Amino acid sequence: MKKILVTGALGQIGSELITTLRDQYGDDNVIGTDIRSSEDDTCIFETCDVTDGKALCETAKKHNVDTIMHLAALLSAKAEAIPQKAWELNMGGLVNALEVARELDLQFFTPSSIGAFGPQTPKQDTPQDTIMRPTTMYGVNKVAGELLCDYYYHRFGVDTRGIRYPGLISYKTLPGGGTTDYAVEIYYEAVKNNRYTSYIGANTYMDMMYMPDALKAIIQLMEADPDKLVHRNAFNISSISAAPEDFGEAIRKYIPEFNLSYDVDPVRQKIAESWPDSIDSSAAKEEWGFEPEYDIDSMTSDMLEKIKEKYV
Ligand code: NAD
Ligand code: AKB
Repeated sequence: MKKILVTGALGQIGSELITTLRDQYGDDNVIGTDIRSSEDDTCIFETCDVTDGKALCETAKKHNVDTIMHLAALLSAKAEAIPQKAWELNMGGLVNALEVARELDLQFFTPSSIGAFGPQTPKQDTPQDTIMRPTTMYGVNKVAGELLCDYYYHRFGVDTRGIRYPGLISYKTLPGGGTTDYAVEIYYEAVKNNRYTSYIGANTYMDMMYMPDALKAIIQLMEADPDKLVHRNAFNISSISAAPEDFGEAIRKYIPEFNLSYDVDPVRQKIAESWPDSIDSSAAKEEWGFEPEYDIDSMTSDMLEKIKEKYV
């Protein structure tokens, strides 16, 4: 049985991941941590700043965990606004978490991102192994982070595993300042106001995925037979390649009067244009059986239903 410490547990991924992990491994075997304090006092939770390596190590020791899932980070748009702070958190927090894993002999997971790719990367069917020259601080952090995780595996034998997530779409917790956030906002605005003004321009394609598929992928990868893993940090995975108008079309099947307009934000648009249109997930399929369930239509139906339950 695993005992898992999750950093950044109150964020978009963490808030759902801890529930999924508790269902899978039991309430007592999941320790949520975040720099913010939690309002939910029914679960094991510790306030912990990942830039404080000693505190992180003490928390891991206190709960005798065997796995760390390190999620605390600044996302692409926020990181671009405060790049020095992003380096401090995204790299400083990561090296602290890896050191805890090395010292306590823990299995280790951290997400990378499609943001690790750059303008020189092939845009269609982006291969698992390809040119990576990102032009954002977030992307620089993610490429350096992937290399650092591989280094800890080869140099110290830490069982590090990672996924290059696309933009994640969910209804439980709002996203924390990324370029793909529009793909969540569009559903909330569709339900509340029948309209959305997109800060990402028409015909700008990026990879996306519904949260249940993203969570299932973490568990599958962490439980995969290590002998089958040719790659480790980090695997391309995607299930949807979409531009704003594709979300508009999918939403109009349920809300025919939905209106989509554009007011492009040059900063986030530039980031989006530097990322792939659609990445190739075949290494994840071959090495650990990645198999997404949701496409844009089934995701849209579920998102609209769940958001309506919240607001209508
Ligand atoms: P988020 O912004 O929603 O959550 C991050 C959490 O980290 C927040 O709860 C925040 O309070 C916490 N945090 C911030 N500073 C901290 C610190 N110093 N110590 C401890 N906690 C701190 O982010 P997310 O979307 O859940 O992303 C989690 C990870 O997944 C990140 O590495 C991100 O780059 C990666 N990722 C996310 C997406 C996505 O679409 N959500 C896509 C690709 C990769
Ligand atoms: C972002 O837009 O920053 C994230 C990501 C794809 O990494 N959603």
